[in-house]
Amino acid sequence: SKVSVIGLGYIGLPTAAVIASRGVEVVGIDVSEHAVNTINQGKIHIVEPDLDMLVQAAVTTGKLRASLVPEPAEVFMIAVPTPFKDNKAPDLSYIRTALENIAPVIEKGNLIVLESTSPVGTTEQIAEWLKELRPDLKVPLDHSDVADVYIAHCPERVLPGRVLQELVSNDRIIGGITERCAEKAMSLYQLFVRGECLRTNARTAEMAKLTENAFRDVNIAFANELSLICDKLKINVWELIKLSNRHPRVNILSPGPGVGGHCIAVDPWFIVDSAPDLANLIRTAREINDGKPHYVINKVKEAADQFKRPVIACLGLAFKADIDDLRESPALDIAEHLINDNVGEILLVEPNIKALPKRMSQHNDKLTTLAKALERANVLVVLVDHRQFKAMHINEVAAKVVIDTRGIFG
Ligand code: SAJ
Repeated sequence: SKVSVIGLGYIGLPTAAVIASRGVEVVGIDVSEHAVNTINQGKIHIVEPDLDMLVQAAVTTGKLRASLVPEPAEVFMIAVPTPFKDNKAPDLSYIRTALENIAPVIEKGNLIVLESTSPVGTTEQIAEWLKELRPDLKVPLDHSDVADVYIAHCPERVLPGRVLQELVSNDRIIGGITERCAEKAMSLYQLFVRGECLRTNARTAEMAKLTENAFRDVNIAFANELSLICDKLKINVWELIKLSNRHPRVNILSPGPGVGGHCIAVDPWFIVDSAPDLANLIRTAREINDGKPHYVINKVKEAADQFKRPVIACLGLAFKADIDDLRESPALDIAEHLINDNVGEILLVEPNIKALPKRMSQHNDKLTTLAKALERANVLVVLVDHRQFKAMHINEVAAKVVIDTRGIFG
């Protein structure tokens, strides 16, 4: 049988490569010519540990290839972005476009799986759209099991940086529009998932994925709120959380400069958008986490005011530790504000990158090494807990004002 993966990004490409490594023929479809060409040369266009080797092996053995043009297959897996448009509404246009592209090649008996994180009702929406695009096919709606095609939602839940391990070892939620749909999808995932495959309906699967990320967001918001309260009450929040977490039923996550990345800071909004009058805690958590960068910026400004010539070193720009991903990063956001507000001379330290993103390229001269920053700065702002920073000794920073948003100094 043949599997087609639509969207060869952070989720689609690793998934395609893992399935191909199980000996299944996989064709990946993407709109980016660059992505398609790179993959067909056995190389990768994204950063993820060990993915290069896996893709190279799958392409060399002929099990994986990429194409701009959809072709018939038994299974179609959709792994395209679902952004939250201008902070107002979920944007399902990439899913709609993907479906329009594959609709002409879909045949009776095919399985369509949505992997993208999506608002509740999206999988059913796919069925409606398909009905409109292919009136000749009976789609699984109204929970009737007489259908020509099968549609399911199996949300991805891998952690960037550990994608290849988690793709195989995590338990998976398999949500079918109907029982038959779930059954079909179960047999696909059992090909490569070593974790348990848990069967449910599509709406529950959609909500489960959103719930996982909202849970983490709310827990981080709790920690971030504690960090503000502790500042005011002159208590070390890191010590406080460490002590509280020694209770057998307490597990508080860590405060930070804000919540970044493309998932945790986005997905809870899908829930809020679906139930605006009910999702109060979830919305407030988002607001607390989104407000944290401003709090940090103000603290840095206060610290800078103590110096005639403030030299401020921002340690870390990525959205979390030990990765090079600067997208939706609160650390980068804070650094950019400090530069634009002329708070002082700004030094940027990010050991995982060689240059800033394009829109900030005029500030590339501010990028420096940790050693140089330690030599020159009078204010240190720890924004990411990269291992290089954690290796610092407290004595190295003793003479500076330190704003440690990640608690690397405890
Ligand atoms: N963060 C904190 N404090 C913490 C933990 C994280 O401030 O205690 C911050 C991080 O620094 C980062 C942000 O939260 O800015 C998100 O990082 P993360 O490591 O929590 O999560 P992501 O966005 O890399 O991946 C998440 C994962 N979801 C969960 O753990 C519930 C992953 O499993 C999902 O597959 C992924 O979202 C996704 O694609 O939805």
